Amino acid sequence: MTLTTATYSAHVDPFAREHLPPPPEMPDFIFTLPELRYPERLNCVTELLDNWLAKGHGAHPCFRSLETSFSYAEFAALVNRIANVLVGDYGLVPGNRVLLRSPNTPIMAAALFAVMKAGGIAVTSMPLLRAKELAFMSDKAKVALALCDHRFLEELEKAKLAAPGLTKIVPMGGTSSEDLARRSEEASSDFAPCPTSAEDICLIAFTSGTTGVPKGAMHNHRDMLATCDTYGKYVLAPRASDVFIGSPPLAFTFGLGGGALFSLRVGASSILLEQAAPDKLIEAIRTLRPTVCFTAPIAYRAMLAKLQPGDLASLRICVSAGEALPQATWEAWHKATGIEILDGIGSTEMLHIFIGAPAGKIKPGSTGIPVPGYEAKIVDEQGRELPRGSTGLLAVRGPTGCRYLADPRQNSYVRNGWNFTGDTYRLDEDGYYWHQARSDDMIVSAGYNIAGPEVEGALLSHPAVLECAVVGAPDPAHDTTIVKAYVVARPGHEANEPLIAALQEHVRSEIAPYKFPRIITFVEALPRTESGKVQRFVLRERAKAESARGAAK
Ligand code: 3UK
Repeated sequence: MTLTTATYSAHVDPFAREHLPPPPEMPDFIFTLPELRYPERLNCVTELLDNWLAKGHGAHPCFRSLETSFSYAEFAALVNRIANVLVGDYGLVPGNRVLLRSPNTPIMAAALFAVMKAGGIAVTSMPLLRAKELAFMSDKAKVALALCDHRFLEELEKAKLAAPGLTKIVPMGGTSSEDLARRSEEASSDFAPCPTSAEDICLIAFTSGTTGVPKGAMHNHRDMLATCDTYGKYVLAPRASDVFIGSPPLAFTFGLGGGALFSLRVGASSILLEQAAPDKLIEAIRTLRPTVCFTAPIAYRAMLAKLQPGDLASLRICVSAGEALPQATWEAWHKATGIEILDGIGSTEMLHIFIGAPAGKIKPGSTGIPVPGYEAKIVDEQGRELPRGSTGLLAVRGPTGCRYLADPRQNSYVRNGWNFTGDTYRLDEDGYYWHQARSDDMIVSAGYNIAGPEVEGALLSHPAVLECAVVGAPDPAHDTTIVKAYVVARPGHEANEPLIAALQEHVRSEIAPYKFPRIITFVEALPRTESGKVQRFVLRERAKAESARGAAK
């Protein structure tokens, strides 16, 4: 492979550079906003952290957990100590990949920024991943060194057996003599940032891999700032006095932005919760009084069911992403808290949110408008742009974009410089984007295209429905696909035949009657990924098996 331009890089280990997609498969990067004109040499940790000390902001809170808290000065010193250990004890050189495995803790955040400050590449992994997935990621990203929360070592030790390149696992957050904390206590709190290029890769985030093997999305130092200076600045618009909280893992880029990048960019602080199930999140909000909350639609619904008056009085901004936020959830949250949730679509490939309306410009039920700095369009299968009012495939471009680590699927995500997220959207007359479905989740029933989420939205507006997912199920008798809903009934409502009939009737009165779910099956819970997304493919498989059983009867 030949590199077209001999640009500057601080990476001694050229792995990431050598495994970028070939230039014709790269997305277009657009930097029209003046704040996106970054210098050629840029280490994002200098901008996000160290500069605050120079500005006299060192005593301001930076990160806290339920047990610990760090000011900017304390956190920056911890980052430096860890960076010294990585370089001095473990021989990290710029461009090396370091796997991180931990629930959200200030130590995990410090380790992440230490890797980046030293010019390394953080390979973030969600704590629930198993040995097989960890081995795959370690091997794909050619990771030699891993930093792992001391309580989560077991799966990683197993992964090590299957990933021969992974030679060193360092525990963190514990008290053993090997622990990163012990070692860093002895290290210097000064560390000069690696003079990385703005384009040196600093993060490899693996997609959740609901379909096929996970893809490693690579992002550089510039990307870390670009998301803050677009979505952060123009949609979220936080202040230094804000306190962030949320549930997504830092290993999920939704959580990286909401749990760390956006708060650091403006000198605010962030609460990192190891456990952020809805009741824990409510409790933490009630007691620690944060102002900005990041979580997924399911968590907003679950919290609604448990809220006591005044619990969330401290919040002023709520962000939802990961899945479409149904209008019913938006309205119910607004009614209960007075807060207008900011829905936004982001992806691991784009790093963070690229469509989402700011407060005051929201159309409930719609994802919103392109974030300043990004362009979006709706196209047909041939890539031709469709006019407002149409439904088609979503294509976007902006300062961030998809760069898969050595993956042939690059040319299906990126076509002609545009990023195709795999979502079907409707663009309304006012320029607002309405999510219809993941394109492969569209149900084609008797010649009609039915978007599962629309049916879900209608079901969710019924008081007996807590959660639901709608998929296509084969109907062998009529050689077509029918709409099938899996429903979690709200406590106090009996899951029985009369309820099925009532729900069907409700959907028929809310949306076009042909979309109503012909079959409704009650379940205890929906299958979900660790990032909170419904695994529709699991339900499709289940529906297929259930149809086959039904036909055999
Ligand atoms: C879906 C949404 C409707 C959509 C993510 C914010 O979810 C994130 O990244 P993933 O790579 O998944 C991307 C896909 O998820 N999706 C996300 N948000 C919405 N669908 N409305 C939404 N608001 O299919 C998209 O293509 O896991 C979200 C920030 C960073 C992220 N990584």
